[in-house]
Amino acid sequence: MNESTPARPVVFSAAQPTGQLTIGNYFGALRNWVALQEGRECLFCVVDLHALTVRQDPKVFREWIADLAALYLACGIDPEQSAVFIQSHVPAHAELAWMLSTFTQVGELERMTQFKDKAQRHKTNVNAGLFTYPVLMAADILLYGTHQVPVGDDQKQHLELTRDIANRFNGIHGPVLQVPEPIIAKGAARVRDLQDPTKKMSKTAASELARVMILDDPKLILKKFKKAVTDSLGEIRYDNENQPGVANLLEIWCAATGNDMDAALSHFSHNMYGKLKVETAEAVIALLEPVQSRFKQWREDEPALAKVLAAGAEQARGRAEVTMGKVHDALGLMVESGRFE
Ligand code: LTN
Repeated sequence: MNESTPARPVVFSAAQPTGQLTIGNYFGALRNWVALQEGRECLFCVVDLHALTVRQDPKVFREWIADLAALYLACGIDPEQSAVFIQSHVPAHAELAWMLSTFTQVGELERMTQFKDKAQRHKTNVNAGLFTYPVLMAADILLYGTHQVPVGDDQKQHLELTRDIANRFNGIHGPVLQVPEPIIAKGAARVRDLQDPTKKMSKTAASELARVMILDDPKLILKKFKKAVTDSLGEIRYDNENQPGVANLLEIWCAATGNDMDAALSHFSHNMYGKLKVETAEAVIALLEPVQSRFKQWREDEPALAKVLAAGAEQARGRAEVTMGKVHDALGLMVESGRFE
């Protein structure tokens, strides 16, 4: 926090509706968002427009969007406290992104590591949207006068660019845009791939066994943990370098039970890997059980979900209008009533 952070800071975060989320997303993002609601004005967005940078099947995509919104709620985002909404329901995201693109240099976008990565992976569809993705992200954040953005490591560069764009705009047009700060969650576990524990757990990993989804059924969760790759040293120690698989399981157990690493090591010392795997699976299953049942409830009650999203979008549009008014004014765009200022 810096001096410009008010008593009730505005927080914005988002995820793309591009498939099911993993327990890595849960421990690294969603669970921390829930805790942020206290004392802050939070907006949690399903960024469907961002997801269009990769080709989506419309039928499946529609389900994923609703799933992700329901999952936010299931994880404990309280729609009475926070705005939960879909990005495309607030057209100002795209409008502001256009304007901000004129404050963004091509060279800056070329340096984004996520762009370079994705352009590699989707060689046949390196579209302009993929390139300007970080500008839309900047618009998401700057539209709401956001003070704080919880982001993972992979999004730090995008947030840095958002700050540069805001500062550049303000440097030319005066203090219009709030310059956001990152929130690095304390104690957010970095969950790694169960099959290759040197890599971050990803929802797009090749092997299904590599990732545990928030909505996986308990039997499948147990199976995935039982098949987790460890090592042949046969001793439970916390040694990321030489025993990354064991270290990952220990970290997940800690994240799921709320214990620290010392407690984990004394709990599991003199045990075999089998017990570590099963107990980690059990802890994860127990933690996810209420999330899964709330997800089912929200997903089965479409009118209730639609109502929450409509209220969230309305709230978001109201806030966005304030920023857009200032931006239009700063840029010298003519107001509809024809008044020149
Ligand atoms: N790029 C992010 C999703 C995202 C986001 C945002 C996160 C889009 N807009 C604004 C924080 C703030 C991702 O892929 N995780």
